[in-house]
This record gives sequence, C-alpha cells and structure tokens, in this order.
Amino acid sequence: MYSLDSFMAEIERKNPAEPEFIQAVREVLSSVIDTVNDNPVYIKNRILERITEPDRVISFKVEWEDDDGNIRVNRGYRVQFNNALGPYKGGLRFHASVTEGTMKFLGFEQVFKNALTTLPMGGGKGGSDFSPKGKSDAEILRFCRSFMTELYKYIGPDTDVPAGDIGVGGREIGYLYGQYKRIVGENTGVLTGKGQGWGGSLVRPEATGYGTMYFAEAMLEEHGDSLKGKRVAISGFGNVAWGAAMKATELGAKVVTISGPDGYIYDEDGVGTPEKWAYMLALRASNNDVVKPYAQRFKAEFVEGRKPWEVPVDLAFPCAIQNELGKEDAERLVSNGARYVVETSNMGCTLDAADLLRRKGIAFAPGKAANAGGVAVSGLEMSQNAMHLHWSAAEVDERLRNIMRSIHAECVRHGKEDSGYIDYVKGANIAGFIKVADAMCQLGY
Ligand code: 2IT
Repeated sequence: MYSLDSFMAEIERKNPAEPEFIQAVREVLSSVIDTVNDNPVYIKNRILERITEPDRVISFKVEWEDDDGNIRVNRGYRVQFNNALGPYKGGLRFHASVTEGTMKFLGFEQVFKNALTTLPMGGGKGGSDFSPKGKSDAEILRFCRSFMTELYKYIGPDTDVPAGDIGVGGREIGYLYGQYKRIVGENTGVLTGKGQGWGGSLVRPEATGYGTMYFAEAMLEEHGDSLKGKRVAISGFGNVAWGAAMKATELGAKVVTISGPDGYIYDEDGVGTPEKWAYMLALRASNNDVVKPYAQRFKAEFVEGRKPWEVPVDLAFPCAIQNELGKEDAERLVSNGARYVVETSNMGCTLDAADLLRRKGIAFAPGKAANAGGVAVSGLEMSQNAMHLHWSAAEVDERLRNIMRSIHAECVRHGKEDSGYIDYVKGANIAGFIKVADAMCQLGY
C-alpha cells in the first residue's frame, strides 16, 4: 500500500529544488493513488516508482554569437520521460525561466497528455533558458542552429519528435529543421509544427487553441450549457491564445481579455476580428513580449502589471505559462461569477487554486486534457509524414475535434462523482495513467 505523503517525501528527497516537478507529480499521484493501491499488478510492477523517474535527462551547452560579435552560452535540454506508448513526443520551450525542473515537470505532464490523445506517442520535453525577447531574427537563427547541432544526436522520427512550445513557433521550427536536414541529410517527420510547404500539417498552428475550445464546447454541453453569448477571459497573446480567441469567437463567445508580461488588455468589443488576430501574430513575431500596443491600435483598455482574472467573465482560459493563476485569482473569478476554468497552459493553475475551484463546484479542466489538441495534431502530422501525404484542413480539424471530445468523455468516465460533480483533474489523470501503466506492465522492465 502506498501512502501519498511518504511517497511524495521520497520524490522531494530525490528531486530537490524542482518545485514544479514535485507539484506535477503530487497532482497526478493524488488522483491515481487509490487506483494503484487497488491494483496488485501495478504495485508488483512498481509503476509509481518507475513512472515518476524520467528515462533520461539530456543537458547540453549551446554556444552562439550575438549581433555584436559576442559569444553567448545557454543551456539546452531534452528530457525523454517515458516511451511506453510510442516515440518521445513533446515541445521545445525557449524561455528565461527554463530549468531542468521545468523540463521534467513538462515531460511528466506530456506523458499522460499524449496517452489521452489515443495516438501512439510517449512523452518528452526540451528547450533552453535562451530568451527570444529582444533578439534579432539573425540571432534566433544562429541560436537554433547551435541548439540543433547538439540535439540532433538524440532525436529521430521513430525515437523522439520535438515540436514548438513557448518561444518556439513556425520560424524557430524552420531554422531547427533546416539544420537537422543539413546535418542528417534526411527529410523526415523528426519535428512537428513544420511549415505547410515542407511537411507541416494544416491546422497545427491553430490546434492547441482550437482544441481547448472544442474541449470547452463538450464540457459546456455536458453541463447543459453552451459557449454562445459567454464572456471569456484569455491570458497570453501567443500561438495558443490566438487559436483560442479565433475558435471562441466562431463558437459564439466573446473574448474580452488577452495578456502579456506587461499587463492585460480589456477589449469590451471582443478580440473577435481577423485584424485583431493578425495583430496578435505580429506582436508575437516582434519578440518584444508586450501587449500594450494592442490597446493603442484598437482603442481598448490596458491594465498595467495585472492579470486578467479580475475581469467578470463566465469562462477563464489561462493560456500563458505554469502557475499563472493562483488562489486569490481563483477566488476573484468565483466571486465574479465564473463557472468554468479551462487550463490551457501546462499546469496554469497552482495546486491551491485548482483545489479551491473544485471545492467551489467550478468545472475545472486540467491542461493535460484541455490543451492536448496541439500534440494531437502533431501526432497527425507524424502520420501524414510517415505516409508521405497531406490531409485537408477539414480532415485534420474533424479528427482534432473528435479527439478532444473523446478526451472529454474519458475525463467524465473516470472523474464523475456520486454527487454528479465531474472532477476533470482526477478523470484525466486516471485515464492517462491507466494507459501508460498497463503498457509498462505488458512491456516488462
Ligand atoms: O505542451 C505541449 O503539448 C506542446 N507544446 C506541443 C507538443 C507537441 O509535440 O506538439
């Protein structure tokens, strides 16, 4: 029999100074510990000990030259967490906050998320503490080239397939893939999120944001409700927020906020026109990491240094970064009448925020379920690459919507309580865990 507290004490001892990894493990284990204790096969196979230890953690030096001719040094990572279900799969994050601990938390989350998609993918994550903020295009190119010159040794279309994440979009994937091809001489599906003219899948750029709205659509239906006429708060302004704003609008909701590290935008007219969406992409491409210019451009309100969770809305979608929505934010949302919180960033809510939302009866979807659309379409990109063909946008979009609805159904199946309340965190964790744990038992050690 496992006790959560003593198991977590051991995790904390083995992973010092990695608070986010410890947080992610605690969240999953609190959901699955009863399932494990009820299953002698999982106990005998030491699944908990094995599933919380990454297969390997690769760390490497990235040397590059800035525009002034200075040599700069960053640290690169690839965490290959678990490949029971398929090749390691997960994004690359370029952000100043990246450490080995963040990579491990993201890799761990990815294992269960990828399992939920039902596609054959294990979990991994990588990146660097390199910050694209304020960097020129030429500097980003040189950094990507150096990064791939190390990373190529560890990846391959059937072993480990990276993609984008914060700070890594179509441009960066292009530079990374260009260097991979230069070294290895192969056109393969070794990265996803590629350009549409050179092996990328249609709808991959939109997929995370679209997917989270398809998930929300199913969630609202489950509660006899719909997105039509709802007020929505979104944080972030990058690729994920962009896709979410477009799909929310299409489904009849009004997105009243986006945000950046500098503060948030309150747009009473809604972030709901092609011009506004194009402007979000331009802000992202500028590498300035600010949203303030949106306010001047579209005559909206800019609230400096604050988060959008103080705005009265029906639904909140954290779309920026881990732990961006804390307990006080959750309290504010609840007292302002929000009924749904759909985590779209990975672990966007702190543990106490998520607990509070669930205690208050708010429908709360965890990132590993709601944001799985991005990696799901990455999986579809891998399929298309392996078959050397290209699906239409309509075909990819329909598959994406079906995958998100099936993830929602799995959450309900494993998370519905006797009271009728759906604990999406528990449902997602148990559904993902069972798939990976069963595979691990069958594969031996
Ligand atoms: O967090 C994520 O799921 C991603 N950044 C996407 C990963 C992928 O391989 O497409």
